[in-house]
Amino acid sequence: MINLPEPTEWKPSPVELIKTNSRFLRGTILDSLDDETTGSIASDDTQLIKFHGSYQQTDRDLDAERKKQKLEPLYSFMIRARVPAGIATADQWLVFDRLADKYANGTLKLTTRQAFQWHGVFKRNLKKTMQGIHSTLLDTIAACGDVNRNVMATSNEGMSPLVSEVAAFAKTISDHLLPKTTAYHEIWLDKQLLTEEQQDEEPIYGKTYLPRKFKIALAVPPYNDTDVFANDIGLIAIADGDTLIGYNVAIGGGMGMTFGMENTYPRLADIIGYVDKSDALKLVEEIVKVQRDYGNRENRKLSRLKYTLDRLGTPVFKKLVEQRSGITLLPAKPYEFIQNGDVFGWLQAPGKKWFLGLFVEHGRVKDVGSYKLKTALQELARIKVCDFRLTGNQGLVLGRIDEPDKAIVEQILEKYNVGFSNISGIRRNAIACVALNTCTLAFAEAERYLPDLNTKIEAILKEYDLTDEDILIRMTGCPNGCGRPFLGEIGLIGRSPGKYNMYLGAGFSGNRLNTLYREMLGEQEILQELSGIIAAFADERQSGERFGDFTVRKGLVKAGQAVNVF
Ligand code: SRM
Ligand code: SF4
Repeated sequence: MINLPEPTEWKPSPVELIKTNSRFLRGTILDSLDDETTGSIASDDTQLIKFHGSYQQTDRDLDAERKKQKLEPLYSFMIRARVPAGIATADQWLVFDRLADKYANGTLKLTTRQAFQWHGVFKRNLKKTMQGIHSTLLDTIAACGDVNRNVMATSNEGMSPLVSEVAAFAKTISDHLLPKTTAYHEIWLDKQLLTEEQQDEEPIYGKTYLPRKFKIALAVPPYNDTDVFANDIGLIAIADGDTLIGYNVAIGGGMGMTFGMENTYPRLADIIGYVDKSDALKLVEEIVKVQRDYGNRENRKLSRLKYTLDRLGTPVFKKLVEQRSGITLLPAKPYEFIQNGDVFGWLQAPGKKWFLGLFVEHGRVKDVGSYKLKTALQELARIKVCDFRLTGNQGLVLGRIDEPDKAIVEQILEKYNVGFSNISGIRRNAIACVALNTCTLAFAEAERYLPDLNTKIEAILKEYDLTDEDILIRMTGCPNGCGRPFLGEIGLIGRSPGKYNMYLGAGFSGNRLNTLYREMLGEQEILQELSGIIAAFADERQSGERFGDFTVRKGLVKAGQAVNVF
């Protein structure tokens, strides 16, 4: 018998008080938007606007110079649109592309959670951008904030009815867990949905929402391209033949940690059992509600589900969910993941449409010199030969292409120098978070630096004839983990400008964390370390052995945490 605890009474953190007093996420955002004396918004509103899908940022490249000139920082906003399962139409792409040029910095950013981001939107353009996004029937509600975020699913949605059903379920979960407040409509769409007497209600969240952000991903084996074990809830599709029957349920994954705080750490999710698909939504809702009631509301560094699990114990948490939902989880069913990266190149759904897995370096859609990715995608969207699926690795799949249009897609990509083959194994598997110049939390470069570093690593790999070897390298500008760096066979995590901690040894399918190998390395040291390891890998690897597994077998690092099953 397990004794089940009552929820703890926490001394609310300042953010909890802001949420409580916000009148369901309104705060003073409208006043802040009207204030023409500054490019920023009121401090409490910077917390609340996240729930509406936006972050206040500054151009960090200009911070020092503007301070010298006694100017306020150059404030602007990042906007994130939720795209369940990452599926966008050609029309949506066109509008988003236009918004990037009109109101943002001219680029679209495809994120590690299959969402779109715009950077550099000034306060005066926020509303217009939000309205533009909303006009496409997508929106930014709950793209950020202490709520369930964008729900991810395996990218090649049209490849089989099974994958399509899982993607559709991602959308169902996303809709079900959306906040119900009408604040979004009032603030951004100028729509008053409530009468004087009516009050907003949040049946799932309550007026303080969740203790912290909450993330859900679904994956269809053998592909773990959404890194299910890095999520608060990961659902692994289980099929009988081609028919979806239910999901293995994993809970408590998360990447973030804080340097110097030993009680913060990356953690892979625990598998707590199997649920039939008919009960899956109810179960997901109950997991969210148990976290709502038991999560830490005093210290935001310790408030993610992973810490709730480690505080209560996974078996206790599981029992709470079962008891409150009335659903008994069955033992997890067998499954196998072979990789957590994307699938590149042409794939055909049996007898049907074509899909093209396209490399987009770190998810940044832009034109650079003769490489005109943004223009090519714009042209493809204009002639509507495909839809656009964002992957969980910052990549893109051009989807549902008819046989005769395949050649047209290839011609357009070629015209704008967008190759999709001949990309080295390390580059096509690389992830880098945004970091500088927009992320307020970055200690070091990531997106702007990893491409150059990869060119140097490619030279080493070439020496050993390993150019085509798939190796997962992931870099972030800080240990928050936005590029899921603790799941990189090589993880580089920014400590200070130009210095990174190097981690080695993650599993190739997202099933094992990596381990700290060296601290505070500059570029030369990174390359020196990697030269030695790559040489040994070329010489001593066993047949089919992955780079991460090799570094563990050779004792360069101890094996990191693997997925536990309860
Ligand atoms: Fe993230 C905060 C960017 C995926 C863990 N993340 C941020 C902020 C908003 C910085 C801030 O709070 O001011 C970054 C904005 C940078 C910018 O200028 O755009 C940011 N995170 C991103 C994106 C855009 C990275 C990318 O290059 O693709 C990803 C957007 C995902 C989306 O569409 O929703 C992104 N962030 C992730 C992931 C990966 C994932 O979810 O699979 C993680 C690790 C998984 C996890 O949540 O544990 C992640 N981001 C964090 C954290 C640490 C959270 C924690 O509880 O440990 C923070 C900081 C925080 O929340 O306090 C953070
Ligand atoms: Fe910013 Fe750190 Fe996330 Fe990179 S990992 S985007 S530096 S918060």
